[in-house]
Amino acid sequence: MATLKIDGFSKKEIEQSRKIIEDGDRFECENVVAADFMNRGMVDLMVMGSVYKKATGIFGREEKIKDLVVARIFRQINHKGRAAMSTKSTEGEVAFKEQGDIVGMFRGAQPMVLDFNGNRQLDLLGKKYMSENEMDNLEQDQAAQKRQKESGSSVFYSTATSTGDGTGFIHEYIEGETKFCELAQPHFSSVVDLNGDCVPDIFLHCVDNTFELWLNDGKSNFTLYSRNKISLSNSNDEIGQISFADINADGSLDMVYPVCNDKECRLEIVYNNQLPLCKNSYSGFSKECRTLAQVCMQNNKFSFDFEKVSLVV
Ligand SMILES: [Ca+2]
Ligand SMILES: [Ca+2]
Repeated sequence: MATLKIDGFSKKEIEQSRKIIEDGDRFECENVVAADFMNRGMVDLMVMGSVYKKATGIFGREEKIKDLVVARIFRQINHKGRAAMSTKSTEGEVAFKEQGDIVGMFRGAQPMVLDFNGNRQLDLLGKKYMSENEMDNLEQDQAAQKRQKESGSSVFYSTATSTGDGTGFIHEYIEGETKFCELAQPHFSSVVDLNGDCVPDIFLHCVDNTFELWLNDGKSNFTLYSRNKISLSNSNDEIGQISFADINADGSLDMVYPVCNDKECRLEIVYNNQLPLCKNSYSGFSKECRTLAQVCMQNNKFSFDFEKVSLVV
């Protein structure tokens, strides 16, 4: 049984914790994201978790379905819809639909919640779930690969985008020329402009401290640009959240992340080697730096410089 409780805060006191959702006994809740997924000015709940195979036979035991993460949205409802759908609640309390709507099934890591295409609606970035059989078929059977490709389901990552009118989600799939990597758990992937053309690209945080950079041509066609590994000096080191910011103010986004071991934590900065902004030139064109006219010019000769800077914090 998966149960979710919510504590309501008011100016006077903390309202008593109360159960708002009870789910079936074949779902194990692992994460909850509270956000306005349906773009209605109301906070909905996205619940992610594992599901279990139904037991077979008298002595059968339920088994977790390997690597499957299901994301469901429990929509907040207003009091007009309360009688039909909500849990019992009194006036003034928040109410949610009792049944969650499945918005995506993902393999391995939980999807990240972000605004993928900049339309102010939240999307999900994760690895599309395929069963073991589907995976085997795809690996071994060229005809199956072709069928998958033709049916548009050969892609490995998907976003679920809110329709914005509160009616549901549409699924868009990111086509890649080749397989995407296995995502780290948890993964700190990002949608950021890496090659300077002002069009967001994809940074995927993969297993074993590796990452992939996928460039977006502006029409949502993604091409693998590079695969790299973040080297760590100590075998006990662990990487935390990877973020992007223009640390050295040269106009390109750099990588920054904490690394911790059992003794200390430090911040590591990896600079994006990219054509820098010009310091004094405001017009015309230059090969050494970007003038104002070249600010959104694509430059695919960039790389992250792993002669990195470390700051002990
Ligand atoms: Ca770009
Ligand atoms: Ca920079």
